[in-house]
Amino acid sequence: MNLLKNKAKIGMLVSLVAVMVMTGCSKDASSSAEETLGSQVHHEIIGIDPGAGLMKQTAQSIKDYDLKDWKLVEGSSAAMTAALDKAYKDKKPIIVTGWTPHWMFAKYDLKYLNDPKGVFGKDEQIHTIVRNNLKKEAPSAYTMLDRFEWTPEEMAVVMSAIAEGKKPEEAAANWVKDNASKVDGWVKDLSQDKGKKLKLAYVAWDSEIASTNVVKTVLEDKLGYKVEMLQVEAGPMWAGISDGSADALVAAWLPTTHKDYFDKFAGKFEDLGPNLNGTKLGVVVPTYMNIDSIADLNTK
Ligand code: PBE
Repeated sequence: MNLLKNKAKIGMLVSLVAVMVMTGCSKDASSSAEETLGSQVHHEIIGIDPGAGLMKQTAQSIKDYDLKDWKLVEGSSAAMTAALDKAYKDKKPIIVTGWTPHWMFAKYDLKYLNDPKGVFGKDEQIHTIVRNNLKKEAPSAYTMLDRFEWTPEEMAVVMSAIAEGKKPEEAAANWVKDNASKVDGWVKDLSQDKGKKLKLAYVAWDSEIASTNVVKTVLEDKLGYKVEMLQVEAGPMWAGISDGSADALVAAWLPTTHKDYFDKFAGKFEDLGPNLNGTKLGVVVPTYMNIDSIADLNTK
């Protein structure tokens, strides 16, 4: 009798354990929601500095594509590329904000997610902007800045050298040396302005670190200026040109990305037009990721 009772008890215990194990299993199965792309990347899009136009456009895309759970992480260009590098080495999923020209497209296999709603706009240009009166007060610099233009491929040479560890000024000096005839075209017939001081404002975006260093090198080595580079955020960069505390910038992405700044300071600067054609901005992922459109971030 006692034995029977015990057997029954054991039987109950076994089935209880079985049920627990099964629930445990089914719990695991139902948690496949945890394996969505969103949960793998903690619903984070890795952004850059908050003043970048790219950040405003990405925030807008989160609204327009109704990406309710998603957040845009503020940081810097350097932090973004460091996060990308780490994930890429481990073949882990990662979603970043990106732009072209950028060395990261040469170093990694990456793709822009399609943007069917066109939130990121079309191709635009990088413009050179100078303070009012620069033409009168530093005519050689003004003309050189006005003539300055190059291609994404040329910029890529400087950017990649910096990404591989060269000091920006060294990478710029090498490029200037290797592209003497192009550079001569920018400075031809201009008089030296020995020792005159100039301030170039820029943001620490990889593309602008490259361009600003090249322009600084040319102004110093070919025209005799003493150039200071002011690294600031995007808002202060535009404000600095507009209030005359800086002389020039070669980092204005127009007509879309810096439209807010362009409109805000209209009339307080001079736009010398494009120095580079063929840019792109958007949400970027490694090609090993199985996603093609921003619209799919909710469902993948
Ligand atoms: N960028 C690089 C900047 C302009 C240059 C695309 C990150 C921006 O978004 O404002």
